[in-house]
Amino acid sequence: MPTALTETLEHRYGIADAVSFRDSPLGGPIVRLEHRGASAEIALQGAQVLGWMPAGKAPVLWLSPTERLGTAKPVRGGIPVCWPWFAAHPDDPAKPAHGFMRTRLWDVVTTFASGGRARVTLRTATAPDDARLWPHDAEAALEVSLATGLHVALTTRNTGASAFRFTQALHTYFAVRDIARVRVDGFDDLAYLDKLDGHARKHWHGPIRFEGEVDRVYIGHTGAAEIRDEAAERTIRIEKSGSASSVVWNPWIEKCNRLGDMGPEGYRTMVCVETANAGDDVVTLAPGATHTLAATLSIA
Ligand code: TA6
Repeated sequence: MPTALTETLEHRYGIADAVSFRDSPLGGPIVRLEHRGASAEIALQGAQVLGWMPAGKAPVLWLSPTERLGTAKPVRGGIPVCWPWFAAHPDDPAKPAHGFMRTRLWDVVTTFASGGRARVTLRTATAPDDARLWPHDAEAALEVSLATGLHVALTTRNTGASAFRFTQALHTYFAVRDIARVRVDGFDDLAYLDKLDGHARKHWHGPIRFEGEVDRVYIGHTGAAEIRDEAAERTIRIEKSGSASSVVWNPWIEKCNRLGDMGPEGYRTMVCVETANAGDDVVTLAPGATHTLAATLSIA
């Protein structure tokens, strides 16, 4: 039995064969996009993409087998929206990691469908009570567009009277067959901050492979990245705009067990390649100005 909210959303924003609303088995309202055999699902909580299934292909995004929506804890997996800061708050580690919008219910603003795509836009804004966390006024809108690929765009607008600086990320969890046989390309000859070594600044050459925990913010990364999932004989391509940094993360065994919400050996079937403004890549936004961080995912 759908909740009143889901029924209202379906009535107001549903589009036959393209956009529908239901209550996720995870416990919260979701919007489902469908287009020529492909589908994507987005939770209104956190405007979090939970899954993307290209037509006739295996899911591209990894989702924790244990998580539920509607709790105080963000769902692990899909594309968490880290905003208005990435990772630990720069001045106060007691504040929630990755900002404070991952557990908020975002509003539906528009839906659209044509021969070429199905699209939903969700929106949220800071509230007066948020000043204790972040003393600025801003709106955030997330647009998810499903065509042959998946396009996700996070637009921030400064609705206050003074400029502010912020960081952010589309914290994408990709599904892979076996992390030991994954190669990530696109980061050759870049500086990076190594979170496993006190954020030491180092230099990277060549493809990225995984033989242990990896947690790096690559600086000056403006191009595409590719995840070569050798065991699945599949390559996932990530193109982006509005971003000069990317984060590559796999928790490996010990952190995966410590996190406790990835399922047994969850680290083996996921890798995060996150489209970000993080590290040195901090965005300054003047009053009334907007900034868009966008990623387009495709199967090469
Ligand atoms: O983006 C990588 C990272 O910052 C890791 O250090 C790890 O903490 C991951 O994000 C997950 O963060 P979360 O708060 O979702 O557990």
